[in-house]
Amino acid sequence: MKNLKGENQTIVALSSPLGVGAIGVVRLSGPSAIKIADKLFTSFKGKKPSSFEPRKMELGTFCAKNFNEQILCVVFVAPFSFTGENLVEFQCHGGIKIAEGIVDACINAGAVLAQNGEFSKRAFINGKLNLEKAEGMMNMIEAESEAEIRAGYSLLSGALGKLAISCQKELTDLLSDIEVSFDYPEEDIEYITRNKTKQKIVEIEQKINELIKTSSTGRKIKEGVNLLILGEPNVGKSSLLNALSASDKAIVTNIAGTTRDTIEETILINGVKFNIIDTAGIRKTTDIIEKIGIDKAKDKIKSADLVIVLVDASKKQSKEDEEILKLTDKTNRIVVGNKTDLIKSPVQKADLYISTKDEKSVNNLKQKIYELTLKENITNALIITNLRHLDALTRAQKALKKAIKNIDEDSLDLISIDLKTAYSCLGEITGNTTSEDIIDAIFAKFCLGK
Ligand SMILES: Nc1nc2c(ncn2[C@@H]2O[C@H](COP(=O)(O)OP(=O)(O)OP(=O)(O)O)[C@@H](O)[C@H]2O)c(=O)[nH]1
Ligand SMILES: [Mg+2]
Repeated sequence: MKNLKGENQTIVALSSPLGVGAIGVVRLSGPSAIKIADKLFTSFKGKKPSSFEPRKMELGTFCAKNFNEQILCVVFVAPFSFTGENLVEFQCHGGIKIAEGIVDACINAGAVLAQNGEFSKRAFINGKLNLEKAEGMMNMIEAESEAEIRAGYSLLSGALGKLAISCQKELTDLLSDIEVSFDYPEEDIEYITRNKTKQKIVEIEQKINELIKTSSTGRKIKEGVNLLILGEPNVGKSSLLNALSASDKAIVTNIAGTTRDTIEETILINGVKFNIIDTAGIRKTTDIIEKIGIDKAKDKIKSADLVIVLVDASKKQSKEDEEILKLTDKTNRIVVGNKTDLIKSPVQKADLYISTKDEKSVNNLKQKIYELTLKENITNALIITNLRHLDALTRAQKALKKAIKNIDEDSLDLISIDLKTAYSCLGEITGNTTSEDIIDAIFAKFCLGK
């Protein structure tokens, strides 16, 4: 990967968010980083960054064009830095103009403004970071839930990369066995190679399949679990959305047909994101707007991970209840009886009873929702959350399946082409077989200064 462009320049960027805060961090990385810092910074002891002890903070004065600022400076000497290059970090007071002044001074002294993700890209080029680790780091930064942080951390810790590399190693062993059998073309050697190879390919394919299977949980972690609330008008759907999210996002009235469009709110349950969708109450209506809302509600059933069919526990089952139960017959659903505060014992059957006015019963429902949508243990498991990784694994699996299907008839030559394809797809995960364009596209999605 040493052929990637732009490594000889020294880059600079504000690594903390642009805005007013307690501290701003400016990073400078590349061959001239320490030389540029020498021009701009002097410690209170009169020392220049080139004579600092690496990784030790020094307090001193930074001379920007129009101001001097008292800041901290730390030097990392290649290869012992995040980027693997010489790297200098300045910690200044967190004002927009101060940070801009420091970045500008570095540019005037010979640095160029970094592109998005360029520090991480350099870390990748210099072998400090695999591609999937860099993506894990970014997932952690962008995480909106604890589950996403854990998934990002799992990538950052290299678990997926290790698995991909071990499968690649097994494929290389197989390819070399096949090569040997070409050199000794006696029939029994070929027969042994074929059988052994087939068994081994099946094993690798199974490993990949197990990983691919985790991607549906991965999608839930990344995008949130889709939770659809359906029910007849006035049953308390909007009240439930409000109770689950501890907000008053949806309008609640005792008029049937209050909600006409879908209303969405995101909540966290046990550190996982859930997208709750409140809908228009389902009934026969001549109101055009309400009708569109009802069609929209029905349409959402397909993409729901769980449907809460809300029924009124204080009333007998209605025609509408019946219709909704039929509509959700084949969907992962829970029938929840609401308004238990109005009655001594429920009039109609449900899987769970609540009152949206009773917090304890709503919390109980939350736990049930979690159990019904995330059956797997997601705490320490390796879960595929990234579509790029899923795509690479799916293509690797396809190539291996083709090899398994054809190994009894095809020449081993043809089989080895499939194995090489699988090898290359797996390499895309860590980045060892990824093209420069794709690498550029991945890092361009990172934020500036990362
Ligand atoms: N007693 C009691 N009333 C409730 C409960 N939940 C909701 N309600 C009341 O039922 C009425 C309808 O509630 P909404 O949340 O607007 O019902 P909805 O299902 O969203 O109705 P539409 O939007 O018209 O489909 C309101 O007057 C609520 O205060 C409950 O648990 N107990
Ligand atoms: Mg409503």
